[in-house]
Amino acid sequence: MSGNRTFTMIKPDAVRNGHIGAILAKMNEAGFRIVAMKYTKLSAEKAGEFYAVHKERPFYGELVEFMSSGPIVAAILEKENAVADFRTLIGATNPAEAAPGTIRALYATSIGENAVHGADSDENALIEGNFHFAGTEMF
Ligand code: FUP
Repeated sequence: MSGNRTFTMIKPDAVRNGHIGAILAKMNEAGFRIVAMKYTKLSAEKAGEFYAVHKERPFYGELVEFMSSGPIVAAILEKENAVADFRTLIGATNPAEAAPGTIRALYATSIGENAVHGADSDENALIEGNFHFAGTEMF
């Protein structure tokens, strides 16, 4: 059975480009409810920890540098079938391949700077949500 929560980040490129409001509106319009949210910045160490699964990939260094380059919005979102439906809403990792109207098609600039993160499984949604919000009150 699929869960009803996912984890997202609005990445530094989208924050810098002034897209926080538009992206949150897309999430709300698609039926996602905000359970927890914060405006924060990842240190390089924290970004490295978050993306540790990609440690051996050639883009890891750039990814860590980018994700710690400016503030982000981290949030836990709730909706039936949250993980899969949110991945549909954000579109493919590479914005050039993202379906029209998806958040990445609209707001991402490249595969590396792709505007938003969405957890890829219920298990990771829980791990990633705890990474940012352990001990935080949820509503
Ligand atoms: P996604 O689940 O769509 O966020 O994509 P991945 O987990 O495969 O990748 C995580 C992040 O690594 C992407 F958001 C951006 C970065 N990445 C690159 O910079 N280059 C690549 O070829 C693949 C991923």
